Amino acid sequence: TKLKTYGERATSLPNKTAQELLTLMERKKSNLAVALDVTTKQEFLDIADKVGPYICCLKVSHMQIPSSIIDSLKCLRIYLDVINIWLQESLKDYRRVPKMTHIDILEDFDQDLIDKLKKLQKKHDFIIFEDRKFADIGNTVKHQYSKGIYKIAEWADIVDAHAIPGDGIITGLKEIGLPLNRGLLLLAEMSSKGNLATGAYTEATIEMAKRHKDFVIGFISGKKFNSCDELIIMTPGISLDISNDDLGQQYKTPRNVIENGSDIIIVGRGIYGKGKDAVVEAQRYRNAGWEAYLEKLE
Ligand code: UP6
Repeated sequence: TKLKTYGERATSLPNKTAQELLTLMERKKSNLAVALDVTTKQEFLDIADKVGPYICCLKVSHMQIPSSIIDSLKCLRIYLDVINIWLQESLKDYRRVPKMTHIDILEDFDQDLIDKLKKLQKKHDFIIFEDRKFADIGNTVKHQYSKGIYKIAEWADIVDAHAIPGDGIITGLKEIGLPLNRGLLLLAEMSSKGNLATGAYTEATIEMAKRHKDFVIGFISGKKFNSCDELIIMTPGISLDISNDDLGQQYKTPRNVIENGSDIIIVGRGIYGKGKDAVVEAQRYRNAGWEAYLEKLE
């Protein structure tokens, strides 16, 4: 049977974000997601603006904290250290001195970056994917998704999660995400050397996704799985030039993975890495991804 186009697949999906993503891929003729792993707000916004026209999805990695916030946190830290010393001195017998933990549930995040990101999203028409890789029990991930500094659920169309905690992680995220029409990807495979997401683990992850088709829109994986054709496959570990990095990352080409049924290629350093022109590289990867897709359709 003839393969369906991205646009044809969009209409049959239950999840709004999945429909939107596939429709905009068709409209922008792009199956390229850019992984924006940079550490400053300025760099982040600059690259997002440059590559915006060529991508279907912007992958944000664990949203970087603006340096202004880090400075305030450092001050807060010093302040708390002083209180600690004072407490230790004045309450010598009182051992349970307060310690700073769960820094990521502080409430004083600068909204400016998110506002600018949302403006860029409107300007360039892309989906935002926060690569948070949730991995805790349902009750905890629910809070990590909606609260704390980042309030991820307010601005990320898609997030991802490991299947390791069991169905509860999906149920927890779904309570927050589904009313907002968000979508979830499960990590069924990973690109790094020696990773454990293989065999029975991958199979169990696929079964888990099938039980939550209203919210799980697809997988992070290197290939399509026969039993769930309609789910979207997003693949990291993509390079046209090199086959690995020094820390276990393993690369394949866009053609390799699209031939194996991947729908979206995720490219990070291949686009914004040292000495690269992000616009030139974004066009190059977008063309490579789109050509491989067209060939597969024929
Ligand atoms: N990523 C992987 N492999 C996985 C899952 N996620 O590389 O199995 C993410 C990384 C990074 C991006 O966290 O953000 O995809 C790949 O970046 P790169 O192209 O610079 O290697």
